[in-house]
Amino acid sequence: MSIQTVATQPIAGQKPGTSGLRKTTPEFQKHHFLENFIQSIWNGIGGVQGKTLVLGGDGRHFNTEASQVVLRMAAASGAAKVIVGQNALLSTPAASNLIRKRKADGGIILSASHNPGGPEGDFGVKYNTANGGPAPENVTAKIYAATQQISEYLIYETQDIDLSAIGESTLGGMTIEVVDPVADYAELMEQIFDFEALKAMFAGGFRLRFDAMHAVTGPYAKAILEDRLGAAPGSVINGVPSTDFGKGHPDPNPIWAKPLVDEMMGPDAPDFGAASDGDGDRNMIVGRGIYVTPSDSLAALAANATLVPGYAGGLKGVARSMPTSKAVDRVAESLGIECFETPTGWKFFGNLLDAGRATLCGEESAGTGSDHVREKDGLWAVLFWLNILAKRQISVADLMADHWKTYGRNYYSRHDYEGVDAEAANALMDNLRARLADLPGTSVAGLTVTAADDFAYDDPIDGSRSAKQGIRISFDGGARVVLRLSGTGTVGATLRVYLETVETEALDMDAQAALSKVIAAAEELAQIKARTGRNEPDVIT
Ligand code: G16
Repeated sequence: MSIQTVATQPIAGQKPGTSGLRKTTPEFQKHHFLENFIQSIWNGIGGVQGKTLVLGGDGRHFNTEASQVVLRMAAASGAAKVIVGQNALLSTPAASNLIRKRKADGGIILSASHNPGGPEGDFGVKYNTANGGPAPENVTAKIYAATQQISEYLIYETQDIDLSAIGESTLGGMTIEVVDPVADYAELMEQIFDFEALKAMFAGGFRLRFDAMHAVTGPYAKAILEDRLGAAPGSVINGVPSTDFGKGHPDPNPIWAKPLVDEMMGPDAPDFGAASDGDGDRNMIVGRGIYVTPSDSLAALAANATLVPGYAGGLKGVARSMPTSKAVDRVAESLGIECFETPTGWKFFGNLLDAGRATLCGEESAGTGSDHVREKDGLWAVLFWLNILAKRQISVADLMADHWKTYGRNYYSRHDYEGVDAEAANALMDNLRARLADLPGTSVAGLTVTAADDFAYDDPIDGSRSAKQGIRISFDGGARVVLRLSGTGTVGATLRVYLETVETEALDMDAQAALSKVIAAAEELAQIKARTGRNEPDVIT
């Protein structure tokens, strides 16, 4: 067993995106690719000498091999300890919790989140800092700079380390502690939610369907929902993680979790349906006969938060990503608390959570979370909803109807154009950007533009500025179109068009119908069909 110093050179395309570095699995498996990036993380954060790290992943193809590389490279660079989930598994929120609870210096999460897995799927590596959250832009910038300067990496040459048994071992001078991936997380959930009320609700016959989508939350959901809370056996479906997510797309939305949504719209639907994604940080909420948009879910959680023991004292503030609907803004207004608008990317919530300015955060991309960890948290959101339903003794549909009556309804949809030619997508954005100053006051598809800009965020805590975070165009009466290019895709460009309109009277419309004018305005403004060569979006959520 010896430390090897391996000569290498920079590899293009290692710039972390919205959430770490995501590439196709074959690209990650190319010679030196993973090693270069891991060494660049070490170099970018000032080394790992004497540090404690957390390591885990969502179990996708290459998770096992990559975790061995990370361990051998951490040991070779002098890390003191790595706490790793059994079989190298940890959901993203569980990893965030472990970093915080064990006061680790940071962590490596192996995941491409909701992107498909498998030999032809995607893989990803994310570095989280000591607060448990995704590395902020000043850290990822250093990591990226390191990828451009790398000339060698250090790695132990050794046999694979057994990660199947809980306990401690050593690699060189480094301790490897293999932990139960579920235990600490389940304990945290028990501290936040009223488990007794939930047990009583399930004992009373409440029926749940949780689709783990063959991904990492299966064991967490079974342990918490079925074993501890008493949901009927079989309530958790697709609960055994597989390396290719059962050849599915582990993205909890009405497109990729269609069987669950169909069941929830059917005659014998359970009381509550939910799904989570590849690494367990996203969630989808469905009631009997009703799909709840992530933006509405955030607003409903905020409005009912004091029913949950962990938030009984009230919320300090809320935050949403810019493209997320403004439904939560009105809840914040009525509660008299601050509401922050941040760029897309959970990393932008970190400072607000650390500073105690926000308690709940959420994104249109099926992410909801709070200051209990520094990641969004799928199962937490499910438990939050269940806790509210248990306390209010109300159905999801009635709760939302009541919510809209009180606050009005933000009809919302996202249209995605995937795998678009990158040049064409950038040209579309550039063209629109160049016309922004002239748009206010003009009429588009019968709507009057009231404001148009390219969103720039000034972090109120550290003063950093993040520019070019998406084009937002507001119309008379509260409607809005946002356009941005995704930072998580791996093929070409993904154009996201976010559409929103507010209604205070007509609360029961089909979302696409309610948004028809806004959809027409987006097309007229951005000439999406002509510029992308697509007649319709690939995915509508
Ligand atoms: C990641 C980020 C989220 C972001 C989402 C979509 O989620 O953590 O903050 O909203 O990607 O980003 P984009 O629109 O750039 O594709 P996840 O669940 O993939 O880690």
